[in-house]
Amino acid sequence: MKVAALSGGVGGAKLAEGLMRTGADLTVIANTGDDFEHLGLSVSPDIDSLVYALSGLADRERGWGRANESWSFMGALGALGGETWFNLGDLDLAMHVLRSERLAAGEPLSAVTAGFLGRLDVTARVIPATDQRLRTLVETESGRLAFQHYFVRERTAPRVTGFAFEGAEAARPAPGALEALQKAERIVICPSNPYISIDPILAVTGYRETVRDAVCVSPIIGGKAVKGPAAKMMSELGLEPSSLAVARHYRGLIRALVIDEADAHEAAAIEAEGVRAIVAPTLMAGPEDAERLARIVLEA
Ligand code: FO1
Repeated sequence: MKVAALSGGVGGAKLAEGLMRTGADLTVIANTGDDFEHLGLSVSPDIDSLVYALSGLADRERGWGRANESWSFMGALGALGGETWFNLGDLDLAMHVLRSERLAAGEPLSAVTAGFLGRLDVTARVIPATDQRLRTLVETESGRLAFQHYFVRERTAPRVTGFAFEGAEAARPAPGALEALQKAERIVICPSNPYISIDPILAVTGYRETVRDAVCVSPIIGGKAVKGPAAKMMSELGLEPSSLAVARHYRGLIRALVIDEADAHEAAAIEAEGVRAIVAPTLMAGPEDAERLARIVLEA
């Protein structure tokens, strides 16, 4: 089955691995709003999480970066007075150094990413939302913050008031992304943060018009985000953290929402929004769980 998925990092990457394990012909469109330049390097965290998950190199516990990582570089960097709030592991560093070199030589991010997947024998495709610059800015009560400054440096502590996606208007979908959505027999919205992982993709002209009848997996379980600040953000934006709020957020884009058994009581309210509610265990403790959930999504 031809499947196209929209995804951020961590939770989205877990489902992407599950979808790949089903044998689906998978294209993942990755959020690039988290990308930034750090220590002179081009870092694309959500692409990295997807590439590592699909190639079996991911650190499942941490949710980002590589397994069996070491941190000598960070120690040496700190000793010289470098910024240490963003952790680049010794193995992970190879990805950022090579990506930076290739981007500087004029290669588009989509080609760089495809090159990495090829080298790692991954047959699924990961296409950046755009090859142009896209940057999520988080509006907070303490001012506007670049995404990684909000997320990692400030540990998501500032109260959020809104978001801006710098560059979205001028950006175009990367080659193959819209075609993958048009040809897909199933479009999936991964259990990623709707505001900071999926909305930046949808902000690029062409995606919102092309995504239709998608099946989404809710990132909220029992009023809490499985990982990350989604529930906290919802509260700060004046929304009740729930799968119902997720269904409303994606109105017009999804026809089904997979919600956790803990949230079965929300099913009727979700269906009243015109979205089919599918109740299933949505926590992915390992690749087997992810594959089981992926099969539910594909059968929906
Ligand atoms: N997340 C953290 O919470 N702390 C880090 O130091 C950190 C480093 C990092 C390095 C490379 C990479 O690809 C991702 C990294 N992440 C880190 C994860 C990332 O910043 C976020 O999880 C995503 O941007 C949110 O989707």
